[in-house]
Amino acid sequence: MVKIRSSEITPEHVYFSRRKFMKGIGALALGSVVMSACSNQEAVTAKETVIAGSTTGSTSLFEEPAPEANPPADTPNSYEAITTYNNYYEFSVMKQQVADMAKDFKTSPWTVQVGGLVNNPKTHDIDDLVKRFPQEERIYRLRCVEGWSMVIPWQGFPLAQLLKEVEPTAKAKYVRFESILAPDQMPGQNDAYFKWPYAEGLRLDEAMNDLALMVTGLYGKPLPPQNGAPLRLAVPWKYGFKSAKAIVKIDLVEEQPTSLWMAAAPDEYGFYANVNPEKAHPRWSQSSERRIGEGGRRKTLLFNGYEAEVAHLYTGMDLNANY
Ligand SMILES: Nc1nc2c(c(=O)[nH]1)N[C@H]1C(S)=C(S)[C@@H](COP(=O)(O)O)O[C@H]1N2
Ligand SMILES: [Mo]
Repeated sequence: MVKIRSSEITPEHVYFSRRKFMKGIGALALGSVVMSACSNQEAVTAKETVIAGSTTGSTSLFEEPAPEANPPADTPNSYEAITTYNNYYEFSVMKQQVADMAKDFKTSPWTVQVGGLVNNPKTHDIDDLVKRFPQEERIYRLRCVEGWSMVIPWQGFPLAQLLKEVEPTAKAKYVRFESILAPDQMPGQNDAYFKWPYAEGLRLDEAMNDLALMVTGLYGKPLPPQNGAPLRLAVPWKYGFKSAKAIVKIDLVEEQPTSLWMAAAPDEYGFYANVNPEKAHPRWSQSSERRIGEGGRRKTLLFNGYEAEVAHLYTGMDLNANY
């Protein structure tokens, strides 16, 4: 049996095999198939391709090459790579199509409401927000749950600043982030499989950690629509899907929020989603990753390499149970 390297599977293969698969098995299975394509164009789709071609569905049909022992230092990915390889399901599940489909997305006017269990709720106009909070550059690794990664020079300001200003009450335990609902502009939102709008959440102490960044720019330029303009999160120690794009609402809440991905596939995507090489996704290993722009694979690091900054948040917690 020919071994298929996951990195050789192009989104086009995935797409067309998925169409075939869907036709073959009928509408009932649509949900799970859409979902498979969603979060695993890297590895699992190799398996899907095989299933679609009606060979066996064994999981060991493809093998990931061993990670390099001494990977090169982290260097930022090119502007080109960062802005043309995007996950943004509101527009498309095809990463290379997102930039084009999002190019006319209206990011102005834009307001962001910060409220819920707070003493001092605020509604911000995005332009005021950018002026009021000093913008800093942060170069972060981004590790997608699908098994690829990038290094991205963001601009933004710590989420903690926004949260302190609204004065969370003692009851506030979590922060819930909501992305825009605009099905007229976002064709993916007409896919009823997902519960739109995109939502994410953090524990309040995670949200207050200095690494958690509200992002407004990239490579010294305003954030392009495909990367989540005008305002998105960057939570670099968690899988990329925690970093919600196009945020319009931030609520302090008492109960753990249910994210779009938790609602779609609770046994695959938990609330915490900390990068953890030891905890495999139910359908693929998370022990290594493909850095976009590199040939080989890298070892995936606990908390995506930000252990010194965030490990204390999880003292005494079973990271495999709280995935
Ligand atoms: N609203 C919204 N936010 C989102 C997503 C999405 O589909 N919709 N995809 C997530 C995923 S899976 C990843 S890996 C990152 C990708 O960010 P990038 O395209 O800027 O690299 O955005 C995250 N934020
Ligand atoms: Mo992702």
